[in-house]
Amino acid sequence: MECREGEALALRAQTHFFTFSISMKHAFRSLAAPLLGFVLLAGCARHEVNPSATPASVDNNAASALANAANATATGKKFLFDASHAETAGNADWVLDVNGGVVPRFPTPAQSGISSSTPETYWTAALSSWGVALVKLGHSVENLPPGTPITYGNSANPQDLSNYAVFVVDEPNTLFTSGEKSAILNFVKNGGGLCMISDHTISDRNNDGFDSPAIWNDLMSNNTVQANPFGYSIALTNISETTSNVLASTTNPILRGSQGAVTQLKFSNGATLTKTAGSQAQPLIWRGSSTQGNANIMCASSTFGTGRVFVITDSSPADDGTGSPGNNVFPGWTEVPSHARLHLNASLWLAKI
Ligand SMILES: [Ca+2]
Ligand SMILES: [Ca+2]
Repeated sequence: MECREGEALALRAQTHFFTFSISMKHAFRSLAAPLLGFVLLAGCARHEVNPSATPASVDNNAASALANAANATATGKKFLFDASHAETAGNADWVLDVNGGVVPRFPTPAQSGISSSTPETYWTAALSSWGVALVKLGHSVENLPPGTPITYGNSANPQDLSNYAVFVVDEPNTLFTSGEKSAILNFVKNGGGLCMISDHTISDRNNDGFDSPAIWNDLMSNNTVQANPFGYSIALTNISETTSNVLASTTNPILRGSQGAVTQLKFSNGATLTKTAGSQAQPLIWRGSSTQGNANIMCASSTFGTGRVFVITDSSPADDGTGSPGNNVFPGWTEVPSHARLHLNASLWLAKI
């Protein structure tokens, strides 16, 4: 989603400096109307006005309540949400919690205080709905704060990937180092779960020359572990549509998992995926006008070694619409009931639940 982030274009050079960024955000608000109009005209195909939203459905809530009860005794898994690659640059807020511009390892208040009735606003960030939902299912969640290295097999790092079942990376905006790429790929190869989210092409929020499609493609094509490890690449596209072109399956664990049936997907400026012919990748949802082939894919699953991967090429569906002060976020998580189901079913599948 690009037009939702005009602020990013104005602030992206300052995003590594939290204090300055915050002050700029407040300053920007007074300038927002004239600047936003300019930025939207200059940088976006269209202004995304949040549609008259389909509210979260009652059946979705009921299904979640049942699933919560069913999972109450499940062994909890640990989910790590990356914040070390500028996932809060500009208007992005793709972490579990932000406190005064700082992304903490452990969201506050403590997740031990979450009950079945706790609202997602318990934490302050645009992925708090996702995180709170996982905690309600009996799991635990952490951020990987900015400045923390991504490692695998380094016992000196308390947040080494080996300590987690699933690594969620929602729209990385800086390149992974060679060591980080090896860590991520070896984590998956040895049984870990990776949730990859990108935005559309030309979505560089911090103006360092690399957007999330380029960053993910770099990981997959330029590493020392395995070329094309997941059997797909991110196409440099920018699409907006609501599709019902979903893989017909009554058994797929992501499309028909415990959190409900996935029947729709809405992209608000996202990219697409291209599957390598003959690869292990499993496309799940395609553009509405497309055949169910190797192109025009909007989300997919795959495997590498003994690990699992889920990829979706728009950050809007996971955006819960409430986030850090000054950020302009939209309620993708609830505007289509399938969005929460898709991300939660994928989370559980990645964790091998
Ligand atoms: Ca960038
Ligand atoms: Ca939120």
